[in-house]
Amino acid sequence: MNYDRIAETLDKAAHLKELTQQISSYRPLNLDEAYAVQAISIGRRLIRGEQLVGLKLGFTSKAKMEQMSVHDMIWGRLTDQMTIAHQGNTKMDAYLHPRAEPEIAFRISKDIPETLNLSNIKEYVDGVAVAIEIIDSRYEHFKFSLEDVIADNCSSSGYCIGEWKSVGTPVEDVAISLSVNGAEVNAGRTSAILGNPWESMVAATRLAQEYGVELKAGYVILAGAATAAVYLESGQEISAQADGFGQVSFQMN
Ligand code: OOG
Ligand code: MG
Repeated sequence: MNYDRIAETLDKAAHLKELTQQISSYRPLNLDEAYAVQAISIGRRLIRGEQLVGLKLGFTSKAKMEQMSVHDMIWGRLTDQMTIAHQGNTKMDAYLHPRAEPEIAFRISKDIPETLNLSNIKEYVDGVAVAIEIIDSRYEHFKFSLEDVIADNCSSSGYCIGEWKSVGTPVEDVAISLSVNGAEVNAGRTSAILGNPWESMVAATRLAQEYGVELKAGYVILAGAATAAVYLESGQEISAQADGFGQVSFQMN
């Protein structure tokens, strides 16, 4: 089975909301092949008119790696169609088996031409915010290998960003949590994200160079969840809060 066919299968599963079998159950992919499938699959969304608006990192915390039984960092692409307005709403029937997780988001201020490091990264970022990501694996039982989930654009499905704060706002090690209907369900610290969420932003610049992806002004980078994710149901109000960043929320209809 060629990459185009696999990409089509995954894109259709996402678009038509139909669960699909893990690719690894019938066609083993290596990491490079999995990223190639992801690129083709997202290309199909772009042809339908969606715009690339950023990247997300995944499995940047132990809690996430343990929950999903994987062992390495991954990255995926964000499109404008995945955006959920702060205090807005989204519909349960737009998803298969959605889960939410609390995240930190960065906003890129000018095109990034090279791999950056902790000492120069802030020159290219003009906003930091608390965010919620909705992940919605296209695979049955939300189960996958690392290559499967990469091919499936790292389960990317939706994201909601709170008020942008200045780059100087301390984000290295602050309390962050996720609540459902006002009751906290998961809590941790942002240092769970690679020891410091800025490390995720640095990793995004390295991965973008490695895979030939442009990081443009205005793009958003999701640093990866600080805690495990929780399944969502209709009728819930989901919120995330981080010290110094306030709260972000949306309603699942
Ligand atoms: C893969 C996406 C992981 C994160 O923040 O670690 C991720 C998944 O768990 O389905 O988004
Ligand atoms: Mg995530």
